Amino acid sequence: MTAGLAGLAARVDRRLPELLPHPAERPAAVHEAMLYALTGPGKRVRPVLTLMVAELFGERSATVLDLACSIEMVHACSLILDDLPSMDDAALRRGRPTAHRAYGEAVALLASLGLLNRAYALVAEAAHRLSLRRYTTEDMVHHLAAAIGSDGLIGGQALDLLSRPEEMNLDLLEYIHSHKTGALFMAAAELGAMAADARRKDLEIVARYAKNLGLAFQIADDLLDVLATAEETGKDTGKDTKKVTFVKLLGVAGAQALAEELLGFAVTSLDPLGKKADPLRELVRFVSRRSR
Ligand code: GRG
Repeated sequence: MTAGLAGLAARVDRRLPELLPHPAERPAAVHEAMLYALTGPGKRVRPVLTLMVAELFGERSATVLDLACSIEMVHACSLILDDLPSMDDAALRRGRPTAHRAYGEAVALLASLGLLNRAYALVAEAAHRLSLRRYTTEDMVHHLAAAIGSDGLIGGQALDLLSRPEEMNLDLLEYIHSHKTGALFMAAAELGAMAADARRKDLEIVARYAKNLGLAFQIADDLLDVLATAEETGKDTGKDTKKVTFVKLLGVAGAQALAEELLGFAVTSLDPLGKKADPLRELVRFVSRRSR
């Protein structure tokens, strides 16, 4: 991670625990599990994206940091759910036992809902505090809800779990990846743009960038599942053997080429923004080289 990226990730890391109830507060088990899942050593790519986009359009307040943290809360919620025995049945996440292995399934489920709820509250509070000209609080909350809903993360995850290998093709796989992963990247960028009161035209530019970045990020994840060890990634690897992925459909070289092509689209979409979008170009390089 470069200094710019690492600095933003560190700001997020410092703020995250301050935004949750104290773990000793009742119900302690749920609060502890929320903190455990949220503050585990993740890369913070999505909140960094929110911060970078907001800054690109001139907004660098503490309020934007809280908005960015709300995106990480949604992500942590989705990881808890994704790891459950009824979903991916994963044992390891971020180099530690998954939330349900550490706290039991019931507490992990309640913690994931606790994080999701806290995220919505934070977005509403941040939007209210920012008092924007172009966007309302309702716009921002609706935007996040749409990204998470059955036509967003939930939809992508559902089809990932329910699709049979024989019905899988590139089109369906693209739907799954761009919803289960791409939708939150897009919301992270769009909320960052909204927080800075960016023009709709500029919001669309960063949304296109994030769509391509998110899809490439998921393909890189599938590649790491076959190419890296659990020690390197901090999570179970080889989990996708029963799943159809881009690596299965296109082979390692084909999936790598597709990821690079998508990252190229992401970079090109930034052209109208000029040099001030350099941090977003740096984020593309990070995704292209990531090893965990
Ligand atoms: C209600 C929020 C919500 C979701 C329900 C379970 C679910 C629907 C969706 C799962 C989405 C999911 C976990 C997609 C995988 C995305 C992905 C590539 C995760 C790994 O992200 P990294 O590498 O992880 O950023 P770290 O640990 O660095 O944060």
